[in-house]
Amino acid sequence: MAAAEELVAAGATVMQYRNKTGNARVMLEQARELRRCIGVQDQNPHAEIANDAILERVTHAENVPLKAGSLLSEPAVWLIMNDRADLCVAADFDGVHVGQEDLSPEAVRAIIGSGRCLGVSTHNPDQLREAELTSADYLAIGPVFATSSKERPDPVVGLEGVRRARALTRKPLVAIGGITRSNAASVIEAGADSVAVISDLLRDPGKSAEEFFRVLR
Ligand code: TZP
Ligand code: MG
Repeated sequence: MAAAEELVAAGATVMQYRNKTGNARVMLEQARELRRCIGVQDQNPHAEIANDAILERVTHAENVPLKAGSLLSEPAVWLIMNDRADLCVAADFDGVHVGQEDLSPEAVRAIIGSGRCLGVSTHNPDQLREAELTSADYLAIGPVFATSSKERPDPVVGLEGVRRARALTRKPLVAIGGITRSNAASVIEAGADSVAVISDLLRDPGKSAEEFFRVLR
């Protein structure tokens, strides 16, 4: 929780809760705790924000051109639940992120409705083409570089994989896997709209996040 607070203080605007070992009860407790600790209000405040605002949020997280009237209800940080649409709703998160072995995007959409954000992980052009046709609000591509944060990762796609992905979708594209302060700029240059990071944020979250923002702005 301290790490999450540091990230928020440094300017993080989208955060994913990812727990590959906890049971559903523990995950829900932790997710609610995370939500409390970063100060998101109790009511889902953005149920009526249109989808284009969601897209803007994911794409230009640091400078969201909000629609008139939506500013006051916009949460400071978007919380995304990994894998689990049910826990996303139960914890009143802002969205859910699913991979190729989770519920399908449309099954997730049926659970979370249109007011929450849906992200889909892809690892090759075929998966990206397929995800492009769904109601996903953003797509992820990776692993871009070698990663030790994921068990049995798919083959590395490299910067070329990011370029190919960019050519296949106009949805916001999030790059993931082995991304650091040193290589993040090259990933954005290859066409990603944003980067998702675990390892290179963990040791000193606040400082690392600030350095990421310095590189990316
Ligand atoms: N999906 C593809 S790579 C990855 C996930 C969840 C892990 C990314 O973590 P890191 O430490 O930033 O490489
Ligand atoms: Mg998953």
